[in-house]
Amino acid sequence: MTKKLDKDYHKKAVGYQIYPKSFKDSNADGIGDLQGIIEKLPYLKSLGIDFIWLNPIYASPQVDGGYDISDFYDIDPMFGTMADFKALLAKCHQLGMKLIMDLVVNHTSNQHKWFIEAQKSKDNPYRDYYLWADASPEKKPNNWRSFFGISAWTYQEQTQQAYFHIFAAEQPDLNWKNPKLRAEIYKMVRWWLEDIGIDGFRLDAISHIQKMDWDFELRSFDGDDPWEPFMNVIGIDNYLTDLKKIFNEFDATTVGEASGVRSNKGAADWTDADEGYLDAIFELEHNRKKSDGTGDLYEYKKVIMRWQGDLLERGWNALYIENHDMPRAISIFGDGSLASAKALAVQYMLLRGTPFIYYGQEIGMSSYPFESIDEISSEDTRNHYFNALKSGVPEKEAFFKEVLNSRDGARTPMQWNREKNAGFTEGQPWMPINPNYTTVNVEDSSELIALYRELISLRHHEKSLQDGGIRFHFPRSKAIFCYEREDFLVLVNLSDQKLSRKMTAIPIEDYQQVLGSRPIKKIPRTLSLSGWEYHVFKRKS
Ligand code: TEU
Ligand code: CA
Repeated sequence: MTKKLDKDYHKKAVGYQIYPKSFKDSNADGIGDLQGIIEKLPYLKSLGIDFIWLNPIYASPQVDGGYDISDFYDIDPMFGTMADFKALLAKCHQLGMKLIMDLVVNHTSNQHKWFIEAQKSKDNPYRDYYLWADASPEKKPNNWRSFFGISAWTYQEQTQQAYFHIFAAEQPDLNWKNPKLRAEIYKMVRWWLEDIGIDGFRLDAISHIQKMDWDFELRSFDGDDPWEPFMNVIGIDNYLTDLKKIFNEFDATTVGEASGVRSNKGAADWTDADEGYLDAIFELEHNRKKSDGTGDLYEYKKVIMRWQGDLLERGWNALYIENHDMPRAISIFGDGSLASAKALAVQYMLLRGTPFIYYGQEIGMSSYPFESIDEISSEDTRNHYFNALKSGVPEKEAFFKEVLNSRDGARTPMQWNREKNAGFTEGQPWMPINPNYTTVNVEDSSELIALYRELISLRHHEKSLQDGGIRFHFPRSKAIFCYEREDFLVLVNLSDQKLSRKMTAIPIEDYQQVLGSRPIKKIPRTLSLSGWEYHVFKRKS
């Protein structure tokens, strides 16, 4: 395989995230599948998408949406076969698109053959593939918590030890300190890149693979970071360096989910153009909520400005406003209107970094309006909801925060048209379809789709938007998002209020409008913006 062919590919490219269970069902079993994705590739191509990130499609008991893998080398039958996968990959390549897979190597399923072996006895050859410590039913090895609202330890009677997991109990964490385990992982990574020929990875929960020593006790769960013992812990750099060597060999496109990596500490090292481990990382800080549980756009803006600033000299951002772990942007940051969806699109798509679009975002899908906790089967949401009730949060509030704003509401089937089941399936959909599909769907949302196409096209053609710097204006304005990127000026009102600003610090005479929510011939000295108004201007040549 050749070395990096296009070192800057990720600076020009736009990614599209597919949650395979909900994209398109081809065989009427109600579950999206690989043949369904193949069918829709021309649609993605027509948007201008450069590469696709698939959420996990490996063999899995599906306790955590496929993030509990029981066989890294196999496709889950509900999605199809390895032959289907190869067909999908070939079709992507034919259309000039890349395909990256989710790489989930912090943990496996408890149904993975390594764990089935490991739990048998203390001297099983696979025992050290996982993390164990002496325990009793009453006493866990320490007080660390899982992200899913439970203890990070699960006790096993047969060996009187507990195993460690930072997500569900069905997702035991792998022991990266064990060289044998690392060799197995590296072999698997290589297999996907070399034998199968995929184009790279989105690395799941990758900042957690190294853990502190067990004797570190958390003092208070209300303290600043209950997850500190497994957030970007020293020693992780060795593993990332090993991975980087493999990625470089295959010119892989890589993006890490790296919570706990700070914008001003770590992020630039992780993503430096030469020395970095990965092309880009996702920050997980910007999904900020006000105390009433609604989205906080000013906090969002501050997080984005900080990351953009800190990675200006060195490093690279991955840009997103939605993914499978958070509510739909239009529901938390917008007001549900098409205008808000457009403003949200413009403010983030032209920032410095590689933008990702989550399936359905481009048509303005909103979070599913759950009415009862019984409609939710996922363990993490249920735990968080019941924990909130237990700690005295009133039912209404707990429901709003933990259910209506759960990640489940952003995983409903893609809305293709206004026919039966939104054109997603001929059968019974695995998850209910958002009732707004009669107006929000690929056929009826052409206005928003057209805007995304324009934004993608700008990214493809304008060098300033690829590797140009960024400078923010009105940093203290709560709702005005305004930045210059060399030849471009982006201006968005991220609120439903009318606002006006004196444009004194900006050389407005130099700019002419490229796109906007209303035409502007000449930028006035004092510009007044209606709610969700947006503009992109370009320097006159
Ligand atoms: O999410 C991991 C994740 O969200 C944590 O790493 C994060 O650091 C934490 O919530 C603190 O903000 C990934 C997947 O995206 C998610 O769907 C999976 O459930 C999870 O890993 C387990 O594999
Ligand atoms: Ca199917």
